[in-house]
Amino acid sequence: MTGIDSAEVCVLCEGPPDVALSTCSLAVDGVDAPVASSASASAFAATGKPADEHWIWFITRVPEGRHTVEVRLNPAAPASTVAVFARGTAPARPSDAPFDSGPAFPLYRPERRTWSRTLIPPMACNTGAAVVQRRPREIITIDGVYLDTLTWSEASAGWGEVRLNRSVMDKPMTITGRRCLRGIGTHADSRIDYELPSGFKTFAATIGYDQEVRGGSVVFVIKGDDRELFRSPVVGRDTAPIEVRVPLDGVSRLSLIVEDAGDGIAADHANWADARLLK
Ligand SMILES: [Ca+2]
Repeated sequence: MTGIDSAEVCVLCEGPPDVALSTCSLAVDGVDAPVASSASASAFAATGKPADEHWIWFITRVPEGRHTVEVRLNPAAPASTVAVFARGTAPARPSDAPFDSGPAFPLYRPERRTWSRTLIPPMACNTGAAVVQRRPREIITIDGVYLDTLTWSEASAGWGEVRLNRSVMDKPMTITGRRCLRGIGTHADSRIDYELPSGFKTFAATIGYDQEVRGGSVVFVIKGDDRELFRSPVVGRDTAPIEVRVPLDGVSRLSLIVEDAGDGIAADHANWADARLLK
């Protein structure tokens, strides 16, 4: 999800009165997320009438970008149904009809439009068995090799430690909301050297600041046999990912360097995402 202001994953559990006692936990990219809940019993109590619908919502916020959300629901009533939705707001388009000029419902603002999407339509969860739904994952093949499968000859970081397929804080690598599954997470000042195997003509990567922190700034530098082949502009938390392709003609030692951009190394978390050698 991109181009949005906010996004939430919402789990709806409906069923007999006991359904409001259900519990649910949600993990975003493998990390347990704070969950808010709202149940019909409390929502309708203000009317003084007995509730004739029984449901409970579990809601967590997710940041912009592509994420994996794991839902662990423990329904309290055997005849419950569960559905999963995403919802949020996005900037209004010029073609959007304006909201009424009357008293505005406080959840809506005129410059925003709401959106929602069904992730999993209502399904019964009365079998007692765990229900697993998996969406197909895109399979990417390259004519080359990912650097995370090779052994570096030297790797250093100015804070923490250089990590494969994780950020320097050992979290999923994320660049401006984009989840990066492969690559190298590090921290300025950093140098990672590889003695290159033969037969590869190009180094490629997607570089960017890891949004697990804020306030830092880095510069990415690529050297071949200590000769500078590439230098990025200053990269910060809001810098879009930069696609890099560098010819490796005659290069035997590749050096991936992250500098502090001249303002110190505080919060200088940097990712060489999808770092790979291509034939
Ligand atoms: Ca810096």
